[in-house]
Amino acid sequence: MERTLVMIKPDGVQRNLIGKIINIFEEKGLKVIALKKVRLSKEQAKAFYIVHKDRPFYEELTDYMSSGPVVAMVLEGEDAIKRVREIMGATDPAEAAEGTIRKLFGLDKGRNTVHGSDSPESASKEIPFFFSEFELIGAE
Ligand code: IDP
Ligand code: MG
Repeated sequence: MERTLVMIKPDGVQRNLIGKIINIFEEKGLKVIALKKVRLSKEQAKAFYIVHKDRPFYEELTDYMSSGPVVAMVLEGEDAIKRVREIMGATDPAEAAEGTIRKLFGLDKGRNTVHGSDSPESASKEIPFFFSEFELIGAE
């Protein structure tokens, strides 16, 4: 069993896509073991995306991610990190495969509707960014 951090980004929350997106993950057998809606400050967005601090899109990305509420969740399942990345699709919605969340709902490379941890190392930092151990309620 593996755990990964997923965020529904401001464009997804604003367009009332929370339920549809969670449904896609649940239908694929992933379990929601923690869930919350939060509004990130600019500083929190910069801390979350600190690995991208030298990328040209860092300011734009962190402005965007602090522009409205997001929904953060921890999903659990076999091979959850890789499977979530596959279900989300490529970063640029224009390049995302048919049926992926970013293909279905993404607006552009920045406003691509969902985030998912890209590795076990990222997940182990991103999960505690939002959730304490007692908020993670695993499957019985
Ligand atoms: P990922 O989310 O698919 O892992 P990353 O390359 O890690 O993609 O980039 C993190 C986030 O930064 C993307 O999901 C997207 O929101 C934003 N981003 C990436 N590249 C660009 C860009 O060229 N312009 C604007 N935003 C970008
Ligand atoms: Mg990434």
